[in-house]
Amino acid sequence: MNLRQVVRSFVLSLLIATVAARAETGAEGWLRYAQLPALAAALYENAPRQVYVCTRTSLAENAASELMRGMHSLLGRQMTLTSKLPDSGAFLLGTSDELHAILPGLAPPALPSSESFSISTETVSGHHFWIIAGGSDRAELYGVFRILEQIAQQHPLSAVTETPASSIRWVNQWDNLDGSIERGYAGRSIFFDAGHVRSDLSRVADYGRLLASVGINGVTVNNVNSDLRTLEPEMIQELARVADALRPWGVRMSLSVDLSSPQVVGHLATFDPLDPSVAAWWQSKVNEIYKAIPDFGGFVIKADSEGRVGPSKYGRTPAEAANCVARALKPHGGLVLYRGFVYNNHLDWQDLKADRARAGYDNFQALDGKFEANVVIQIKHGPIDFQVREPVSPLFAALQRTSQAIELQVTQEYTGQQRHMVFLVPMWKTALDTDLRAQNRATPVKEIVEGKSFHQPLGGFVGVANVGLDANWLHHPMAMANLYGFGKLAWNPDLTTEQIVRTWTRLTFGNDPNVVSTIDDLQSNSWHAYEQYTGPLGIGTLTNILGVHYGPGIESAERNGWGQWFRGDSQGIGMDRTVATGTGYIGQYPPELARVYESLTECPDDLLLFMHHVPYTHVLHDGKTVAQYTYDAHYAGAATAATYPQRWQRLKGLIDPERYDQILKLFTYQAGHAVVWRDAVDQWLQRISGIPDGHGRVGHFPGRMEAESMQADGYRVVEADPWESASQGKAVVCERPMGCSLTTVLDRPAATYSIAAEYFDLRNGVSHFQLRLNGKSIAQWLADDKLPPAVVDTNLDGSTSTRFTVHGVSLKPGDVLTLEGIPDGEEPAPVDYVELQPEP
Ligand code: GCV
Repeated sequence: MNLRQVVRSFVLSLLIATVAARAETGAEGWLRYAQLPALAAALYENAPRQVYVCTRTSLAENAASELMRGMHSLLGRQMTLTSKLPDSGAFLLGTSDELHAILPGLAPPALPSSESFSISTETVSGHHFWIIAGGSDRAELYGVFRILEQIAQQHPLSAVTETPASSIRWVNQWDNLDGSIERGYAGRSIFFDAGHVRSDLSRVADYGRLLASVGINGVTVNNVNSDLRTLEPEMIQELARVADALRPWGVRMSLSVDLSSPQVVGHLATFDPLDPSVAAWWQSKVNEIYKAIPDFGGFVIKADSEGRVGPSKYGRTPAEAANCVARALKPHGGLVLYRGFVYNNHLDWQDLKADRARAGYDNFQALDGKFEANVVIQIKHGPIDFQVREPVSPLFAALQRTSQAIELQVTQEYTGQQRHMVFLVPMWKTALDTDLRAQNRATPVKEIVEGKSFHQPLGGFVGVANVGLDANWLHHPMAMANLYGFGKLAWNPDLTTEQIVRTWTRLTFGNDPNVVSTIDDLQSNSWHAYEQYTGPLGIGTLTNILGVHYGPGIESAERNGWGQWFRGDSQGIGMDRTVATGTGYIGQYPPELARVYESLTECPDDLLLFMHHVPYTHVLHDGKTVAQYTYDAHYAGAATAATYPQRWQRLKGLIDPERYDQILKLFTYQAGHAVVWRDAVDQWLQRISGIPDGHGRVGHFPGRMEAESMQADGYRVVEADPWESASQGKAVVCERPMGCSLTTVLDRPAATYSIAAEYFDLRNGVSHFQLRLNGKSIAQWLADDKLPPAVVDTNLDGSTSTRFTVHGVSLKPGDVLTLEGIPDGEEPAPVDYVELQPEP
């Protein structure tokens, strides 16, 4: 080793020791500011040690403390905040005018918006200044976070000027006042408990900091299925405390409101938006809010959707409703984000022309141009509901005289509920980059929602985040990349997936090249893998849509009023949305794109079953039939998930033990659950299509011993519901408090095997399992995982099916393998199968 290598390896071991010594809860997210190794820190040797803030607003002061906190943590450097312009060099924070006033020699660049910032270095009279100029004090904070992000990645600092692509960069939280969160998978609400705002709002302030660091400037704190008490005077006073906690981070609070509030809260006889008493009520309510919360952001409105009341009750349009509320907000600068998610969930499934995907366009297109200037239509990126793959909503192209925001879902409702790693940025990029070709010209979705394509005054991004009280905010440490990525895209939708994931990984797990490349790789392909083992070809996620939207529940989407149909029968599969023979949905797109989707040969395969109904023998662009492609995709996706634990294990020692163990556990779980998905969908497809898997895998599991075929002591056979969520449709349950067992005499060739037990982990009990080989215990575990659903689900189904694997077991013919289960509470130690797999 030469000297350089010695120094490198010393620095590396120091770094590893530092990393290993930190107890990590994940609470800091990507703002860990982990101390840099000495060599890297030397890069910033000349950085000033003093900070001067031109105007001491609370936001600017917060920016200064963040800078000092970050510099101290990253570089071990004590910083001082000076109240006098130092003559020995300093970080200077201020608006361009303020900076120019204190140092007339300075010429910070002109900033295009109040949220723009620039970072530069200047030498004045021999003194070195690092200038963070903001269009406002909020933007100074953004500049500070950008500097710290560069240092944390060990990048040299360079001059930069940035402006966010759009002004609306909000998150929505679907938090209920009782403290639960609709589609929240990381604990209870940070805002509410037992009908009130929490007394301790420290997590809210921490959340504000995280959000500000990626440029988010608004949080809607309560569920779009809004509690009718939200606008009660006492609640407004309580909510003002939440706004206070967010304000130092430049994050404005907004509220979801129910349109019946004038009646329910205001005791009026009506909530008809055209009734003058209703308009007056909104005006006085809004005035009351601004008195308590001067920087209030506005309202999000869900109406005429999924049981919420709306203007249709009075024969009024969404525009009339939105405008009534918007006029009240206008004098205060507040906004209405009216959701485009308006549809009928009692559709006639037998009507082949009925189509939920049409609803957004059908309800809003004719209203284009009829909204007040402070109304923004908040549109989910796809026309259905955050499925693993959807085309973009045609409504984006249809509204050309109305401001729009795209709604993306950070919380992984249909995408694995933060038990599966699914990095959503590639999916969002696909949507944002889709060129709708409105007016036969380039109109990518990102430019439409920025307000650029159709010259609209407002526009932006809304992410349904649903962080909870879990220390690490979203339960799966990898899921934080989605929150981070959402913020980054809202700021700049032109960033690439690679740029986003790379930066997130470095900030979250450090700069070790091995760590960075492994995690980037894992994350980058995870959406594709999840799509493969859940719902490929645009069919929809195939989860149980009538339940918790988590595990497989394939036919729950069919034959009901919810309209998430894929119309699978013995002849074929897919929704015919063509203009020629189907629902006509495709005709809602501008002609150039409609032509591509309408054509069976040109329609991209990954949207095929969203757009067309085809026989299972239809041949795709890669030459495979729909049936074979589906079988293969499920096997490929599950095989990818199976690599996650091993790939992660290669990072042992390079990641702190807390997050290492937590992620390994989650990856092991995901690898098992991907098999549940694979087998459920493939078994179902084989039965409905009558077409066998060309590779003979589906339904044939050479290493698998079905629980119902093993010799049972006390276990009783039950049917799984839906049948495909258990192997061969059956499982066993134990109702004897002392326990039951399943035994088999092995006849496999002598070798080393992994033994997997597939069981069902329900929430209402903690069963105990034990595996014995020739009477000797080789593993035991508790069915104590807190799997989704967060609500108690007593079903043996695809959501609760779980795998425990013991590796490296030497087996020989004649060995006796026994699985014992002891039930607990209402959980009858249920088992699906035991599977042996040879191991190298
Ligand atoms: C908040 C889907 C979700 C609902 C959600 C709704 C919406 O239907 O399953 O939980 O309600 O979307 O976005 O309003």
